[in-house]
Amino acid sequence: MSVDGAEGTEHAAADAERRWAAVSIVLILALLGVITFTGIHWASMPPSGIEPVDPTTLHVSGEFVEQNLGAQIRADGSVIVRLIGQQYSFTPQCVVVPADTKVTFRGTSADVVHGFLVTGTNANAMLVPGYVTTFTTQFSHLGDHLMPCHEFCGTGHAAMWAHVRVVSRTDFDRIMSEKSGGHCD
Ligand SMILES: [Cu+2]
Repeated sequence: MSVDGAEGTEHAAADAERRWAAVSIVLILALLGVITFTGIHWASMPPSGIEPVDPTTLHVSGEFVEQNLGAQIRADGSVIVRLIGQQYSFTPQCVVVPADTKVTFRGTSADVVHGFLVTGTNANAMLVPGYVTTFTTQFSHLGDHLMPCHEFCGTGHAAMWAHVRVVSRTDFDRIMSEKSGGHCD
C-alpha cells in the first residue's frame, strides 16, 4: 500500500468517526429536547388533567354536595365514588365498593392539597383544591382497606384517614338497595 493510500484510509476513518459523533450528539440533543418539553408540559398542568371545581361552594351546589358523596351505581353497572378531602378527614369516612367491578373515583379538596391511597391496591391520587381528580380501578381483595392521606396537609395530617370496604358484588347491590351512598354503617 502506498503512503498516500494509508493516509486516505486514515482520513476516511476520521470522517466516519466525526459523522458518528455528530449522530450521537444529535440523538442526545433530541432526548434532552424531549425531556425539557415533557417536564414543562407536565409541570404546567395539575396531575390529573384540568377539570376545575369551585372549592368554596362544594357543599352547597354541584357534583360534590353531601347526598352525592360515596358510591353510586352507573347505568352500565360500574360504580362511581365521590369523595372530598378536608383538614383533617375524608367525606365519607368509609365507603363500600364491590369487588371485581370498575370503580371510578372522583374527588377534590375543600381546602389544601391532600392525597389518598388505598393500601394494598394501586389506587393512589392527589386531591388538589380547585380541581377534580379522577381515576378508575378495580379491587379484588375483600375486606377493609385503610385509606390514609399521604400529602402533608397540616398539624392533623397523621390522623387523616378513611376506609374502603371491598365486598362481593351481591353484598354491594344489597347494601346500595338498603341505603344510597354505600357508606359502611
Ligand atoms: Cu394530609
